[in-house]
Order: sequence, then structure tokens, then C-alpha cells
Amino acid sequence: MVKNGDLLFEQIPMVEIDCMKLVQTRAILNYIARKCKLYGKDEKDQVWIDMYVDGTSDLMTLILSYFFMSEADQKKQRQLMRDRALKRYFPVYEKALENHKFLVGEQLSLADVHLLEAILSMEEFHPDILQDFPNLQAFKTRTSEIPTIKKFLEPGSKRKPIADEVYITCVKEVLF
Ligand SMILES: N[C@@H](CCC(=O)N[C@@H](CS)C(=O)NCC(=O)O)C(=O)O
Repeated sequence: MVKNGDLLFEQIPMVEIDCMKLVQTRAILNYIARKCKLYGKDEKDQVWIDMYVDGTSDLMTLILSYFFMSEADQKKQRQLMRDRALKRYFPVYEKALENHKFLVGEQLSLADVHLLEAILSMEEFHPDILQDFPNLQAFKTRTSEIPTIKKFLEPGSKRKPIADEVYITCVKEVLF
């Protein structure tokens, strides 16, 4: 794939869709969001969706880098993730969801899907992370019940499982 140019910048992820081989995470997400009407109703909705998605992406980056750290660094990273979620990111989403079912424009968007993924990933490390965020708790329950999302979250679906030793070793061999 690298040699035949399918990976435009020699990086993953790559998604094959509509006879195209797409790379760059944000470009892929935005294409699918537009196609599936998950990108708001106008430019103002879109910029809010972008801001929320970039926030959750920053939180997810802390989580993803955890798996490739030494044990000593992992301990610090676990604490950093918790602090950032509790003090920087979750309060923003908690407030946005006050009296609203979804983050932007009263309809499901990419920002909601991204937030749900960040919540579920954080809970793998800190199961109590939502205890002081009632709006996020309700949001998690509500969005997890959307039939397509519910199916995706079921065991055996295409959702990537949490990284195990085999996966981490394989990624290190390929990338480092
Ligand atoms: N900006 C790219 C970054 C992708 C990226 O960093 N991919 C890593 C794996 S997670 C990779 O392929 N690294 C190999 C390399 O950069 O040579 C995106 O958002 O998709």
C-alpha cells in the first residue's frame, strides 16, 4: 500500500469509500460527516462541530499515546488524562449539553459521535470519570441507544478493541 501510493503521505489511517482511497483523519471524518448529514446545517454549526471535535481529538491523543509509553510514563499519563478530562474538556461538554440533547444544532453530529468515543475510551481507564457530570451521563446513555451506534458498540462489531500487547508490538514494529 505504501509502495503503490495508496497511502498518499505514507501514513494510516486510509479508508476506501466511493471509489476513493482517503487519508488524513479529519478529511476522512469530514467527508463521511457531510455525506451522512452529520456536519450541521450551516457554517456556524460546522465551526462549532470542528471546535468540539478538535477538543475531543486532543483528549484522544493523550489516550492513544499512552499505549506506546514506558510503565513509569504511563502512570503519569493516566493522571494527566484524568486531570485534562475532568478540568479542561468534560466541563465544556457538560455545559454545552445543559438543556440540549446534542452538542450542536439540536441534531446528532460528528461532534457527538466523537465525544461518545472519548467518553467510552476514558472510562476504560477511569470508570468513575463521569460521576460529577450528569449531562454527560445522560448523553452517553442516549447516544449509545441510537440503533446504528448500539450495533457498533456490541461485542464482535467492527469497533476496534482496546490495544493489547500483540497490537502494540505489531504497531511498534511497523511504525518505529
Ligand atoms: N495527520 C495524519 C497523521 C496520521 C499518523 O500519524 N499516522 C501514523 C499512525 S497512527 C503513521 O502512519 N505513522 C507512520 C509515519 O508517519 O511514517 C492523520 O491525522 O491521519
